[in-house]
Amino acid sequence: MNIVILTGAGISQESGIATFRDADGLWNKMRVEDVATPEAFARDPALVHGFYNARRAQLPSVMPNAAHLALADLDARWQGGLLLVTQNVDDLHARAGSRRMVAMHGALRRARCQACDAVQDWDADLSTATPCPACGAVGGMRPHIVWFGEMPMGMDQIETALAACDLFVSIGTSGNVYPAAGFVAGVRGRARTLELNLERSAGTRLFDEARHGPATSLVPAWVAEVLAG
Ligand code: BV8
Repeated sequence: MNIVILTGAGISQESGIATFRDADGLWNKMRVEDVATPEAFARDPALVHGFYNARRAQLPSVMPNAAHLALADLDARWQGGLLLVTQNVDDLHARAGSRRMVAMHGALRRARCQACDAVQDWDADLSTATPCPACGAVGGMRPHIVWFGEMPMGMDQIETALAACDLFVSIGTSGNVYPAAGFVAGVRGRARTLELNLERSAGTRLFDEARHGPATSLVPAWVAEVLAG
């Protein structure tokens, strides 16, 4: 059986990373238009760098939770096809040990040069004064993150996995952002679909089954079920 798992900010919430659209979410503090579009970066790069620098600086102080670890265990033990597609830009799935994974919205711990397109691992702050380690250009370094209106990453690999999947599981996402929110509509009827989320999402009605509760209890229980056959 081939499994595709989609995760969103809800899977990292119990690790202490803010989600986007919950009451204390990031989009209640900053406007998408001011910090998460190419136009915002062109208009005020210092504001955008500050937004991502603060989130990148938090990563060393948070840990993968039981949900991340359960998915990594599934990755290591599942003999069939498996692809974890995360919308998250934190590094918790990788640190938990997931390998068969695509970060479709990029990664906080990577930076890209707009002059030469080189991508670097990056843990420090970025600013308009940061020189590109590859080409030396100054002023062109940006977070290696997919902003609104930009092409998500790994779409070919994702679409190939979705075309072959027998089970699609959506974990900790509100189902508001496309193309990720459209994956379930593309597979339903052909694959079994399951939503594991704290509460109903914008797409709950599209799933064959929905279980609501915290990821750290729902996900380990579901992984145990799958591994038990
Ligand atoms: C694209 C950046 C073309 C990184 C993000 C009009 C104009 C322009 C564009 C559009 C438009 N209309 C539609 C679009 C497309 C647009 C879009 O979808 N807009 C929406 C808002 C309508 N999408 C794009 O622009 C995308 N690009 O379309 O390019 C294209 C398309 C296809 C193929 C080729 C080209 C780019 C989208 C990526 C944007 N970047 N972030 C960053 O700063 O982090 S999106 C942002 O939202 C994050 O990446 C985040 O991951 C994503 C989704 O949010 P969620 O993860 O779902 O988080 P949220 O807070 O919403 O929900 C959390 C959920 O968890 C809740 O349901 C909650 O109940 C649950 N939860 C909470 N705690 C727990 C829990 N569950 C379990 N346990 C818990 N403890």
